[in-house]
Amino acid sequence: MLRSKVCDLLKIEYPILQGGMAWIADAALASAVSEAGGLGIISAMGTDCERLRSEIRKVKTLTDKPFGVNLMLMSPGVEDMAKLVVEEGVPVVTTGAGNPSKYMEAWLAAGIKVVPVAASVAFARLMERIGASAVIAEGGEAGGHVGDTSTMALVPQVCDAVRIPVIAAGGIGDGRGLAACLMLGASGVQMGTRFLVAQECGIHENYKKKILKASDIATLVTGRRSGHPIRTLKSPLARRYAEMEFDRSVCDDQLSGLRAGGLKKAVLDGSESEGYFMAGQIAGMIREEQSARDIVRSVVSEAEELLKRCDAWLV
Ligand code: TUI
Repeated sequence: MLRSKVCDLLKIEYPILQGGMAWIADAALASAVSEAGGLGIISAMGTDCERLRSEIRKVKTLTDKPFGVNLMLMSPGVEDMAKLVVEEGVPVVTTGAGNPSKYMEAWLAAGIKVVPVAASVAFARLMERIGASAVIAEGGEAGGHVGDTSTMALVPQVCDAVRIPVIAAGGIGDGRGLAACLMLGASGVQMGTRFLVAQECGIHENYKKKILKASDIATLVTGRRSGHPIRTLKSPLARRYAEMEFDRSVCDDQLSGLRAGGLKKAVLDGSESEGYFMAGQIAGMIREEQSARDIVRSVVSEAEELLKRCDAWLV
């Protein structure tokens, strides 16, 4: 049976976290993943306090297993949401795209397990120092807001640098990825893109179809010039953005206007012309819509089979 210290820490059956995807990861998806034995995570981004509170309460009615809330630290209203997770007794908080230091005291006092995303060794070290329970080392293969270093290079370096458990993210879509990350020293994985096509994931049908049709070279990163690099599926809009950001005569406001609200338009409307379809590089591996339970179970059983046969490499 596949278990790791992340299972004991987060009180989950399998060392699989579902990415707290902005505008996407709601109570329906999070509760399905938690029920399946992973850690389901609700995204606070794309909600307001009232909505977040009701999503948290909804998860609690759908499962009695642990779950988490992801706070995207650049998002508006994050300070109030940081208080809300304490009020609502959320067991695990993951953070992304910034530094959660100013919230740590309150979260730790409330007994919340804080698991920040780090895209570098220095940041992972800092997170350990301020009391994080574990750290998610997310490589640039991930969808959405990304760092520069790849998962293959980042994970072992973070594992060498910290003593808290490391959860690998970015570019993991099946049991091979999970087994490989355990070999790199991680104690678990976080997957986002694979859960985009979960039956319980409520994104627009067009978004799911695009993921199912994607190839290995279907994504690109735009927004490096703005300091907010985002990996999305290639589209006419994403390509136009990419061309414009290399054109010095285009001002920053024009660029941000092009991308504004693009994720929401992808998630809710599946808009071909205005949608920004965030996805990781493993989109090309995903071939079918499945229940969250089947996703979790098949990733775990594939990893178990591979790990059982590990000594076949030794002659
Ligand atoms: O946060 C993510 N991925 C996201 S957030 C998001 S929402 C969005 N919507 C529209 C425009 C922009 C964003 C979509 N995808 N992943 C976690 C993550 N965190 N990846 C990288 C980082 C990160 C990067 C730098 C964490 C910390 C950091 O350094 C902070 C510091 O202060 O040095």
